[in-house]
Amino acid sequence: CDNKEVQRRNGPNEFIAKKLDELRELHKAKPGQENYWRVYSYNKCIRAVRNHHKPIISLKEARLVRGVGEKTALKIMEIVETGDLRRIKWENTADVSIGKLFQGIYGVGQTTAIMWYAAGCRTLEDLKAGKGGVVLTPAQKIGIQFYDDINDRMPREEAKALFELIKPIALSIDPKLEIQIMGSYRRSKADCGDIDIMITRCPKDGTTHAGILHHLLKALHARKIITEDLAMPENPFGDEAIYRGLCRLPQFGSRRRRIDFLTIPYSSRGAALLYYTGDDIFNRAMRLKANKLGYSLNQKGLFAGVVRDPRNRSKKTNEGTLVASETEEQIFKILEVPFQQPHERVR
Ligand code: DCP
Ligand code: MG
Ligand code: MN
Repeated sequence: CDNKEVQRRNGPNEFIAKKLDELRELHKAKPGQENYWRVYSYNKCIRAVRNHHKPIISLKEARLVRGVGEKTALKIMEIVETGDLRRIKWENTADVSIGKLFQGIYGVGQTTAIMWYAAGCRTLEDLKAGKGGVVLTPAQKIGIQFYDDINDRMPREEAKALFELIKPIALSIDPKLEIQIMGSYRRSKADCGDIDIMITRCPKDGTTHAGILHHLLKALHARKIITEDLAMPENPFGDEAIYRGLCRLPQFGSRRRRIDFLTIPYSSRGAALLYYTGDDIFNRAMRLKANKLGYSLNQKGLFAGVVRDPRNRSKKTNEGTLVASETEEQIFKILEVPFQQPHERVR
């Protein structure tokens, strides 16, 4: 499948990338804007280091890697010279490692993790016991019960097998449904954190896919393919809905895997496909390009004339007009970006 990626991970600087990645993961678990930007900058660095085809052996060479600044160059040299990075140990204090552990629970972010730590919880057992008055939501309980399953990635083949099990069941409900996998699978990754499935349907015969998710989920529960629900759609009878849950292959001993279903109006399938195929860094670059040209891009489409409240950028004072949303190609074209195949859209 993804030879380029496998090649990249077997490069001469992989040991450097791995150490920087460890540090990145620690900053990811920490709160604050400064850590957010550190993660962003490490993402770029790690990618550049992996793409560097020659072994990095000098400070001068480290500095020449794109996206690597002075401070990171020094870290790279420490790794090259000692095989380790002391900063990792310093950053890995109890609150950070426990915060990381708690954030591995489905749906738990920094705020909740910090709150639980402050309540005196240090282990998953503490949380289950309700130490310090902690009350878990049903999804968090499932997140703890299947902690390892949810945090491990599945081989691409398993995602494929699950999809091939689910697709005919969906088509048996309505043979005209369009159903496909997005996310890392569509980007040809060798392993997937979850399965992201899009469902839509051409409405030109007067019928839409509205309500399909309700029937599909029922059928998948009945066959024990979907085993737990994490987040139900707000309106399972509409044509726009998101479901998150756990699924498994019927084989004995199969593990729980994360699955997301997304149903979207047929007219916005291109924009949704583009967004949910990712990756998130690629999406950010596309949004930036759109903004530069005076557009606004999201999972529903490419819009012109969107006006935002200058005091609150997330609030729109003008919704703008839809420019493109039906196909990925249209959006690329208007943004003057050469079309990139899904496997090329990687950090
Ligand atoms: N996405 C995004 N920004 C986010 C979350 C998601 O742009 N904060 C988009 C890009 C992702 C896609 O949605 O590629 C699917 O989200 P996933 O979390 O399922 O990520 P991937 O499928 O890319 O990776 P994984 O294999 O970890 O599931
Ligand atoms: Mg995914
Ligand atoms: Mn997903």
